[in-house]
Amino acid sequence: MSAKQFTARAGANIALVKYWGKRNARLNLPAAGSLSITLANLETTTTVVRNPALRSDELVLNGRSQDAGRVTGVLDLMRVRAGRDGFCRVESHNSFPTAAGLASSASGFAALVVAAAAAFDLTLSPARLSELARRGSGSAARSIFGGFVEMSAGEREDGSDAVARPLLEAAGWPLEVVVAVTDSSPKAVDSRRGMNHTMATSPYYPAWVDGVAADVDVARKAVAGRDFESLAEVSEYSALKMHASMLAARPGLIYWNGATLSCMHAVRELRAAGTGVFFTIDAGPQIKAVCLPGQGRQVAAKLRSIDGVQRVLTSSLGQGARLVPET
Ligand code: 2P0
Repeated sequence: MSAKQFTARAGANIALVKYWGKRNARLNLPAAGSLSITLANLETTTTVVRNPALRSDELVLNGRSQDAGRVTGVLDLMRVRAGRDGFCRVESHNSFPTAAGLASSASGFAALVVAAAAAFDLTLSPARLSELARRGSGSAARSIFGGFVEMSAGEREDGSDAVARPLLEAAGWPLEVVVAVTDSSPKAVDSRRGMNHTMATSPYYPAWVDGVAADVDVARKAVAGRDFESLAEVSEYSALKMHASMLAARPGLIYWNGATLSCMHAVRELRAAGTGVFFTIDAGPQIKAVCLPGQGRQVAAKLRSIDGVQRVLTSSLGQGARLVPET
């Protein structure tokens, strides 16, 4: 008899006010809050099967066996919570390039905890799912929810309040997102190493952390008031400040390439000419352009025309992590 399998799906998310740095590495607690949008079209689909015959967890990502270390870390927490053992086979597919600054760990761990909760017969609130996803990857805490999401840095030592919460569902303000991929190879310095290096060596890092709460306040109000201009201003400010802290690390972290910079200028030119668009950039060379409803097509055409842009992905805002029926 084949074991019962559970499949969940989650969207990548893009932080508009960024997370960069931890206050506790073991519990993966962020040094500051963040605010994000969850995407409909950049998704991870993950199937979890408990299998008593396995001697360790197995991870297959996009058809290839991978080291399951970080997955096991989260599954161990779930096994303890459920009071059950049993290793799992985890099979995961991304609908977009992995490890290229498109937040695959966010959608990946959000889908994992939702599927694994079902596999271990655990009934968990969204906040507890968010906490578990955070243990896998800080940004994953946000992909539990759809639309606009706020992540709290929390104050408790155990991290139980370092969880995300939904601010506004996708339909409440259906912004569009255009991702310009300028390099789809895995980045040289992953986010975790990059943020640790920035914390350890950048004189700008304390200034970065100090400003985040105020930026989250501005962004939260902008979302509540559907104030695109304010959201654009604070989002570009947050992204550029985060990159400034990385650039000032020793040695400096440069995630951009020439096309990244060309896209930033193009987005600002479009905005100056009246298009509702702003950019954000994560720990990678891709540009994410966030657009007012109906303006994504024009922005996509512009970014596609820029030298060095390999391809352009477009997405609406999407829902949070959820189980999908087995076919
Ligand atoms: C963010 N990033 O807020 C920021 C902006 C990248 C730049 O969250 O160590 O993969 O697993 O907690 O979540 C990427 O970092 O890092 C990230 P870990 P994660 O989206």
